[in-house]
Amino acid sequence: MTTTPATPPETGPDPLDELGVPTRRPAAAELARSAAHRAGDLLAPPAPVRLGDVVPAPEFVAPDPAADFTLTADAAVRVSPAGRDVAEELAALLRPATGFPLPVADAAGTEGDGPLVLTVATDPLEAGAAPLGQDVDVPAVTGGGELGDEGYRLDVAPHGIRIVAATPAGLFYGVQTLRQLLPPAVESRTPVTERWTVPGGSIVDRPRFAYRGAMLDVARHFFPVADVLRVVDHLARYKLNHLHLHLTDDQGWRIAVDSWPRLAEVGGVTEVGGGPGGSYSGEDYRRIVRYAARHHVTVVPEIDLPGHTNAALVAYPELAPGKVAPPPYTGTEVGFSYVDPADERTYDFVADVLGEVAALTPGPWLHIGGDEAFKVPADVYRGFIERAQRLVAATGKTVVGWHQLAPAAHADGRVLQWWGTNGEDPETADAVRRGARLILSPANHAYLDMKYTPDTPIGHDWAGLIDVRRAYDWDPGAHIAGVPAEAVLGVEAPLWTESVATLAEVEFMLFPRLPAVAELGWSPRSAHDWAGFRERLAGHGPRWAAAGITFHPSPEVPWPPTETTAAAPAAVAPASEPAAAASATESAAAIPATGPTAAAVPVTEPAAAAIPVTKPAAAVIAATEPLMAASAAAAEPIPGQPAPDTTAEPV
Ligand code: TNX
Repeated sequence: MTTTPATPPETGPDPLDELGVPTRRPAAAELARSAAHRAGDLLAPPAPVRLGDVVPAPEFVAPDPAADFTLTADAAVRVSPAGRDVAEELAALLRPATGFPLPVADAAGTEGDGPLVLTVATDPLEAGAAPLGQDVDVPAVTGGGELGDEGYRLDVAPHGIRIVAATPAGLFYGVQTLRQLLPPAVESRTPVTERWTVPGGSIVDRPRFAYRGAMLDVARHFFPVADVLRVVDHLARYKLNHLHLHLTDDQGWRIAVDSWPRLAEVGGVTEVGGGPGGSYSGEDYRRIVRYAARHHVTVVPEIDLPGHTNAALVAYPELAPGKVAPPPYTGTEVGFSYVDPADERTYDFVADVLGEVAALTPGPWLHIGGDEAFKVPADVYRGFIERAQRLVAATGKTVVGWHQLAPAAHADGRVLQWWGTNGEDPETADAVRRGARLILSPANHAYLDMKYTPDTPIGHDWAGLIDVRRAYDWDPGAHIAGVPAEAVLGVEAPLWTESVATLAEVEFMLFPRLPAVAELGWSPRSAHDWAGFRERLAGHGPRWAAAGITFHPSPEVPWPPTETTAAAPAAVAPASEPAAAASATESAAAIPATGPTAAAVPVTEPAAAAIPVTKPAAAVIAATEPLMAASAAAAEPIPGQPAPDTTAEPV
């Protein structure tokens, strides 16, 4: 059955009618109900969010101020069977704050190969309203354009909301947009009295780049599964679709490998600063992968080779060039360790580890690191990488590596992750000419471990200070001389964690810069506009506050007026997973709230007064903790430059 809801007589043509969806005559009860809703709308203030206030900026936005929709307790979600998980996710997002039951049901007549359709409307069983149109021809609704694998169309009319997509991923991104169009209090985990108005009109949207990611270094400091799941939530919110996990480094080996058990057992119990470290069992890792998949995020595991391997050498001295175990390392220097490239046993190790990690990983990528192997001569390094690339191919995966891989021979499909600070890089451009594609992570724009300002209590500054504008102001399509936009697979924002030890600190470095990089990855070049971005971003402060997300209240962003600007302890509210909530609360509690970043915390605005986290405010972080990176700048080696020849110094 294909129908549209009733069009109230007093409004103009329903935008949904223009989609070529057959209509039916509304029943009297339906008209009465619609009129009551409408009367309420006339008395109500306009939607607090504008249709275009979305991050990343959508490709096409057509507001219709006469078509606002208000979500009420009698609403239901209906969805094509293949989109059921996405509909459940939407209902789960909306239920805590609204307190509405929001039942999810299959939409009738939606089996088969057509586009996926998700609607939110008055429950047809109660109100006699029919689901919004289902037999929608996607090319027709997008004006001939293709939505592709990740695009969606969102229509908001007075009677309901409809999202159309070709895939569950597209539907999921439509849901993330819808989430941002509701008042900020929707992020509350407890019921809030609020008018749940969504601005009327249509959005048609799809990504600029296929690869949009962030990296979490779980090796320098270990982060438990719950923290990683919460980071997945943050990625999904901004339509990022890859989570790169830096699983191994000098300070710790974080993934269990059955054929080399000491890697995690011995190599996993250290971290920067002497903490207990930790590692993921196979089941832990599978849990991360599964949770990520449900949020349309692909996990990219990195086993860093041949350098950054001190923890592996501690566990298996046979891999060390001198066959002698180095002491465990909990400092922050780089470039001193490497597995013995001259020993065949090393290649057994590489094959076994990559084989096991590949078997645990459903995604297509295996990242082999390759950075800062300063002690391996260039020709030996090249030979090692070419062999490692073949071992990746043997697992059926596609190799990714830092751009230091460039001089090695091309391998089918290989992807280089560029972390330079200067777009003149002939070696990388040459690798691209030989077939490589690039993920761009320019360290002076996209490195989320850089400080925002000189006062930022954690982070590095070797690639410069990165405030929100700097994170935003570059074009991935034209960043490297001699590399055409077609060779750019996408963007990634890495978070190294030498100085980042808790979930709250992770979030503080991610927000608000992660959304900036997300917009570069998703939005069309033509949408790039700092003035507009900072305005749109400002509306997210209250959302993060309501969700208990710690963030840096950057003075570059015109956050909405606050009720309080007093320094206050970080309030990190429960996350979607109970375990994540517990962990978030613990890590937040450990952070005293003083220091320069605790000032001027955005919390609420009049329209968002119902947010239950008015004070204490969300976005504060400690300057009083002895954060190593804040004081370690002088001793810090410059990545990309040979480190002083200190080799594996004592702990
Ligand atoms: C460079 S970028 C590194 C990491 C450090 C980071 C700190 C890259 C591939 N390697 O080992 O953690 O700088 O900013």
